[in-house]
Amino acid sequence: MKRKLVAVAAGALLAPVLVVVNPAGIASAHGYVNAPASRQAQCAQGTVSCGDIKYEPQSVEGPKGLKSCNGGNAQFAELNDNGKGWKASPVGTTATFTWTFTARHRTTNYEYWIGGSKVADISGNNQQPPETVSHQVNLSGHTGRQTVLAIWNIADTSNAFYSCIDVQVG
Ligand SMILES: [Cu+2]
Repeated sequence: MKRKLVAVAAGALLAPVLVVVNPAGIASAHGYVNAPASRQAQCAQGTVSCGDIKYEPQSVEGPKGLKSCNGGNAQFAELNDNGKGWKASPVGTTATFTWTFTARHRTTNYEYWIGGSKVADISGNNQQPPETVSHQVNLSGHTGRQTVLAIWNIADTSNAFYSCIDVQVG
């Protein structure tokens, strides 16, 4: 994920070389669901008080195939805590989820899960997405308070990004 820009000033007397390396942390920028406010979005917005995730809600990255809100990252374990006071956003039977990307990886697909049920699987056509992407997801069959696990499976690495959204369906 680190980008290195090397510019060589050819023809200069001493051939100076300029190397720019993005600072670690700031450079690890990817994506998350910001509407309805996901757990990491609620951390970033100060709706819920959180640790480091509040500084980088886009960084819940882990291997593909997980089913956890923290994407297997111990430092973001609080995202798995259902008792932390997450605000549930009211949604209809069809809900619109919007991702915001800070690094627009080519995309295999997006998955949406409630418990053990996959409620949507949307292709990314192996393309780079625009800065935001919205999906309409049919939640029929699920009522009341639910936690939706949204997964962004990227095509250019073996990883995925994870985002849990608490909703009140009905
Ligand atoms: Cu990334």
